[in-house]
Amino acid sequence: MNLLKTLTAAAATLAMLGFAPAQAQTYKDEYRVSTVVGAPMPWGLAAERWGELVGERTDGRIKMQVYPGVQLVQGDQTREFTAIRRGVIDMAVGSTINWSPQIPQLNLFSLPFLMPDYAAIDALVKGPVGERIFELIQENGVVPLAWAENGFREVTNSRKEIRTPADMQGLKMRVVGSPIFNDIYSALGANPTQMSWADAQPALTTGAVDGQENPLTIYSVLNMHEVGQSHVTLWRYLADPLIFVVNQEVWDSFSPEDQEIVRQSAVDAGAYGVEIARKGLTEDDESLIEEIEAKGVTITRLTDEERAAFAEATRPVYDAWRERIGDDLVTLAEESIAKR
Ligand code: X2X
Repeated sequence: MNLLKTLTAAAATLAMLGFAPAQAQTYKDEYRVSTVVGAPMPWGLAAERWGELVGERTDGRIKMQVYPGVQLVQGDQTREFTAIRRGVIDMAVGSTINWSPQIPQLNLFSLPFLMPDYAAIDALVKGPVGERIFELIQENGVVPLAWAENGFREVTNSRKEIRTPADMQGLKMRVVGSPIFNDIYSALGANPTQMSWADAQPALTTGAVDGQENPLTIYSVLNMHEVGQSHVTLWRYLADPLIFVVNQEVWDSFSPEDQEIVRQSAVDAGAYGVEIARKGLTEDDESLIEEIEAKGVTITRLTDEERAAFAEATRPVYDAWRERIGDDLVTLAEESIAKR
């Protein structure tokens, strides 16, 4: 009884001194969420929605702030995953491309012409492939929670219309930081240069590179037609999903109730993210494509045969990377897509 009184008195004293209750002491004032691109691009909007939902549903116990431009790792998107694992970054909504240097199996999504349509992306991330990818992320010491989408990456350039692999001959292309992209563009006869997203934008503006590849949501928000990217080929050669993750120690510090809120909020923000990433870019609704076309941009729509020519030209890359990614996983992906 005496002890209890003493403890109660001690707690009261601590409260008077301005110490918050136990839980607030173990939570950070702010959790830093890393992304490459920010709002109003769907990727950034999905990350912001995650933070808003968590803030509301925890009554402000967990405050999240989005840091776009991978600024927490000085713009080097290929180091983002390592920084999450080490706790330099608390949380992230990241692209499979940017984390593939640490988890080579993520190159699965960069296999050229593996996923022909949105149903194929869904068949992967919502099926056994998605489960396996989450296991791999967890094995790498980071907690995966949900999926969203950057989108199908369409090729753009300032020089000419691309309709056949021969049209890519000699084009200087900015590519992202996984070597599979160098291999793809070399196979097509282009001249790929790997650079970060931060470096890509000035390189496009100055004409240091002729072209790039990214989802049209990014192309449109950044007005890439204004920096001369006047030719767009819709080839859907690959798409990068986004994954919501939390650093393991941060995750362990949350109460089970809060873990569930953070997870469910990621799922909800992910569904929203996929919806806005696809808006205006589907068979039923081409409004974003039409909007871009109305700005005077040449939009090249490939026939099935024309698309197949690109698939054939990049087939050796697909086959070589099948080994690096793991035959089992690639086969599982092919089967999941065939069954969609
Ligand atoms: O760097 C890119 O091209 C971007 C923004 O799409 C990624 O982060 C993969």
